[in-house]
Amino acid sequence: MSIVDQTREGDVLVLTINNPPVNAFSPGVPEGLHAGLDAAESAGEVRAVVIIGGGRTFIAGADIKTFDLPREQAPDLRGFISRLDAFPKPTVAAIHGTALGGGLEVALACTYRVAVKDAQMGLPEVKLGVLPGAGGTQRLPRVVGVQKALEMMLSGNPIKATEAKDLGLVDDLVEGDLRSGAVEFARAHADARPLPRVSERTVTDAVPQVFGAARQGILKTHRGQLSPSLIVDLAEMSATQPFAVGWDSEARLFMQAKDSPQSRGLRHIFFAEREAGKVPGLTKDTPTTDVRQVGIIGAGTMGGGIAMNFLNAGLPVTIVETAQEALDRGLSVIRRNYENTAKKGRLTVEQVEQRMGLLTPTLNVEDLADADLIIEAVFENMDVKKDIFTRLDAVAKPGAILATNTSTLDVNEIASVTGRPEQVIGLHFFSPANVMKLLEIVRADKTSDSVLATCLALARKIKKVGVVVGVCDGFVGNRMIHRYGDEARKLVEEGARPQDADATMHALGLPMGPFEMSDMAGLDIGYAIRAHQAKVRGEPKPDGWLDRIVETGRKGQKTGGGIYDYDEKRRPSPNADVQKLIEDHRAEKGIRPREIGQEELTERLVYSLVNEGAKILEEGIAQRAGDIDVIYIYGYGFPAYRGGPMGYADEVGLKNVAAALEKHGQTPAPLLKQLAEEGGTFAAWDRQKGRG
Ligand code: 3H9
Repeated sequence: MSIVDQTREGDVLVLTINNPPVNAFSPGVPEGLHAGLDAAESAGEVRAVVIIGGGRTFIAGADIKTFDLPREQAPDLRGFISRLDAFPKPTVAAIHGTALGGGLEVALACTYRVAVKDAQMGLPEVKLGVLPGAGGTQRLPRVVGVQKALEMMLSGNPIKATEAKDLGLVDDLVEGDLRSGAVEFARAHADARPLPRVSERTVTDAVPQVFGAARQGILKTHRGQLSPSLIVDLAEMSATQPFAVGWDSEARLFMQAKDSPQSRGLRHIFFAEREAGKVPGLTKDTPTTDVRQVGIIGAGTMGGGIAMNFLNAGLPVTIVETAQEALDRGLSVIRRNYENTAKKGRLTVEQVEQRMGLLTPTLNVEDLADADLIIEAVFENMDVKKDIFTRLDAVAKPGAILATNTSTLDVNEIASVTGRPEQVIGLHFFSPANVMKLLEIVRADKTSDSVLATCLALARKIKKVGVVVGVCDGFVGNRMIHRYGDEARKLVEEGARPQDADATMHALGLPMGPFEMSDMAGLDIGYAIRAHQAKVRGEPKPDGWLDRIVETGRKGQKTGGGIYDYDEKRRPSPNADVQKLIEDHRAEKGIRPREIGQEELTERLVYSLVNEGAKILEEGIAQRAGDIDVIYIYGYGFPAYRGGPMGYADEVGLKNVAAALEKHGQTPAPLLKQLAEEGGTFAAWDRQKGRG
């Protein structure tokens, strides 16, 4: 089998691409396809050509791994597409799986497109910070109309073949065997002349308002990003300029987008997300348990949210509370959440009932005897958790996985009270647990490989991004966020206003800054953590400006105000009493406030995350810098186009990061210092460890 097989089916030549896993347009593919077209051109008896993908899919796009190759070494997708467009015999793209990006662009340059019903097609380049660069911005609007094309290119989401057929993007849906159906179609259209070429069509639905509206829209959906606005420019060109002009501009703008830090960041995240599921030592042969029945202890906000994940995936859940009232309240919150989703049209009434029907409420822990996985989601108190795990050890069946949703506590200590520590693991969901995509999977010292592999598979099943982390206070996400919070409070103490720190993080693309986030989470949580840490260290009760705010009863959004006041739409505004309290605190400590500029705010806030991240890496709490980035994107809203905090630091240059930390009086972590001195990056460190 070669990378592109040529097979004759009578008067039709079938070119099959064999480039697993997803038939990306890698080096070798264009050469193979050109050879196929050469053969079709020279053999007089060949009347048409079919291009099809071997294995699970049509072409899933350009090979993203080749984006950083010098131009002359990168596979020439545009060159192949130009030839295809001008090819004198009919060509048919036979689509199954996904035709994405360059894959759909190849299909669009064919004379015809046929597909199986469950195929999907789209132009997802925007998700990689680039734009369709091989004719997609010019051809798709000519086929489906510029409005639909804009929707597809700006969302990056694929459409189903059935919709594509309605839109005219697919000429025929094939029932049964795709290859034979495509050959038959090609034969039936072999003599049609002139050949219909998409590049010769015109856009028919363009009105100037479309582009204005699209430009307005991306300010909300893609704030601060480059490629969406280039996509709109090119879509406008498809409607107003000859094909050749749009085609040339597209090449230039594609390179501009591809070479941007935003695209590097998004591509880094694309691969980091896929790496995150891989754990050295775990293989496809690592045995896993089939989780068919889930138990949850605690029907509060977390427990209820966690339960919804499993109900959504069709898994029965038994939920345990200590009092009927709490149980009823928990259930009614879950029901209300589902009903709200139904009101928005995203669930049917039957689906709501179906999901609620999978949920069994109980006051009796013994009802968890049949559960394959039990997740404890009660409040953060070691004694309470130990008590629960002692009882679970007595109740749970052999082989059941016992998980804690703790966000800070020592999972080893929790596991130690059971007679089966190898079955104990941390599953740290982020709030709201039915919405946030991140799941920190906390591997304790004795957690077995099988339990870990089962939880990774389960994360995929419930559509979470599972990232494996080790045991330490706060694991990866919260341990870093605590350092960031410390730095934010220090900045205010030195003279910044809370709103300056928050605005700085908005400018970076985060939806919330440190203080808005604290107000949302509840200021009493941080207060309790600081008090606990001080107690552990034998220090007096903390008395920072934020502690004083909490002591006035302002605990954040839940009490109507914290660092900020909030209106009915939860929009924050500064509070004069808070400002006064901060000023009094500074005066008491003899601090003369100074102006702190945006650069210092950005450096101190972001690099506090990076520096703690470097320590976490050295300690092996995270396997890879890329894992930390994935955690920050899916758990804390760090913009993917910045590459996550560690990817961002790589982009800035670790030498600059270390120097800035020192300038601001902080000590760079040894790993950061070492990489800075060597001129290294976290990404290269990941690769060197064989993990990236
Ligand atoms: C483009 O086309 C630009 C052009 O317009 C212009 C050029 C001039 N390249 O996701 P999975 C790997 S931009 C290289 O786990 P799934 C992936 O890393 C491109 N590798 O499977 C993973 O590797 P590993 C536009 C790729 O079934 C393996 O394949 N296209 C590519 O859940 C399996 O992936 C896209 O953006 C690629 N293009 O999902 C499509 N794609 O096994 C991006 C995948 O070593 N890809 N890999 O970890 C996807 O959306 C999903 O991978 C797909 C399969 C839906 C295809």
